[in-house]
Amino acid sequence: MRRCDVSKSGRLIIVSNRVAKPKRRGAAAGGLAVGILGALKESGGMWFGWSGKLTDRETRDPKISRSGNIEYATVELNERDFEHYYNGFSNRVLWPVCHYLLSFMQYESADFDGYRRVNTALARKLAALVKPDDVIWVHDYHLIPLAAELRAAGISNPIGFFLHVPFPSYEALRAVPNHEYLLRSLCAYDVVGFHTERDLACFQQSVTQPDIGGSLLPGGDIEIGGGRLKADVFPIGIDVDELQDLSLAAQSLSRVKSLVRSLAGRDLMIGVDRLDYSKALTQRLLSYERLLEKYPNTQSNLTYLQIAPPTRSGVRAYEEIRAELEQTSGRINGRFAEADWVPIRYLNKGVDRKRLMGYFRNSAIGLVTPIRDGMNLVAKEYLAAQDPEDPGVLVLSTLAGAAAELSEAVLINPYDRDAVADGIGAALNMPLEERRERHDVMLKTLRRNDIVAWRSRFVEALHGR
Ligand code: GDG
Repeated sequence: MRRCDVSKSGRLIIVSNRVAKPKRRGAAAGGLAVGILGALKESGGMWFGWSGKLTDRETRDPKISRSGNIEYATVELNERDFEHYYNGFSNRVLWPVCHYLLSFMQYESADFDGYRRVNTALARKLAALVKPDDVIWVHDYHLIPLAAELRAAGISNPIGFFLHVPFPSYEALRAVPNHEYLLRSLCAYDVVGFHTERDLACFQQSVTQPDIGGSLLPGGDIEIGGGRLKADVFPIGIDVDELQDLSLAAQSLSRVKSLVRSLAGRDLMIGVDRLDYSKALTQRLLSYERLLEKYPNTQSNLTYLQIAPPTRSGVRAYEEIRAELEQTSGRINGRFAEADWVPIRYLNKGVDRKRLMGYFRNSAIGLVTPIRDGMNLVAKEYLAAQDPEDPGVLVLSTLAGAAAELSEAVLINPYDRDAVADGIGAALNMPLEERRERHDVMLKTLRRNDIVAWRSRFVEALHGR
């Protein structure tokens, strides 16, 4: 992998809701965790955030551990705080609003108070660890107020914020009580980053509302309350070489070979998504059902593997999706299955990363149909895992951030079941030459906007403040 100089002087401190310490070799790791870890390994530094453990006591000082050139500073959260801050305001208010799903929003002022309380507590714990030359990079919607709280605690180092989910239009955002507070808090950062131009435009539109008072300067900076911040687009990417190598090496795994054997020569279509309503999995199953109805030759010839690891078990809406998915996949399988073919293989669990890349490589179609997504790393990983000589086809939602970069995918509107069914049909019939050409163009894009480009551009912007 290319190296980049993000170190300059001082440490890089990464702050995210959850700190993902490296797991045993080959264990599941999300794209974000891999990206953050890669940035820290190159420059050295500290990763600060929640340990994943709950306590019935008040939040105490961070536990510090070290692995190579990375220090991990983790705090346990109090159960009550966690419920309000994480399940409550973060995941029952900010997550649905950022995904334009206002009917899923459940606002409670006690949750908002908890969100502020936890951000204040985390900022105080972090402030005690910050050295004068450090730069601080905060990730995602759980931690919007962190910079303002760090400033209140006397920290004047450069602080950046990257939003992994979409930034909603002002019309959606203003449904959130206290949205002015959120916008002003974002303005306490030196650099604010988004995945796409659309997200950036929504942010600019929001902070320049008269009651917020920001003004857009030539060159794109935003001036507000006598201060200035840079807001820009930094599309997250992947380590293309690593995933190409992994998917090739995975061909010899016994679990990958046995999957291929079990297909008995049929085509495989794969979907991999956390079990989340923004991924619109029930809608996707119904689109697949439409395909089987509309194109009967796909019956007995196309197997659909959906991997959907559970997530956020404390949020009620997630329990409901799980029940709905089990019911819908069971019904479709009951309707179409034959003695020697089951249309949908639905796994409500995660699989090892290497094995996943092997599954991708053997799939003729990668199906990615969220009704809204900041980027969607699965779309990029699927492409990187393909054999360039005989690549599969990505069928991608126009409402995922990735669609802004991957225009050679088969782009569909996930709300339109016929369009999804037709898109899968077109992908199945696409000639080899066309598949290669489209894959080649997209792979070049993935290399240009890879994970190194993402983090080095962001950290450079931060050093430039
Ligand atoms: C947020 C934004 C944005 C999933 N299942 C398994 C597994 N995964 C890995 C994937 C991928 C990651 O988790 C999921 O990333 P996504 O980007 O698809 O989605 P979110 O989790 O919602 O992430 C999103 C992202 O942040 C980064 O900015 O793109 O829009 O919502 O890496 O491969 N990995 C393994 N087993 C699984 O079963 N090993």
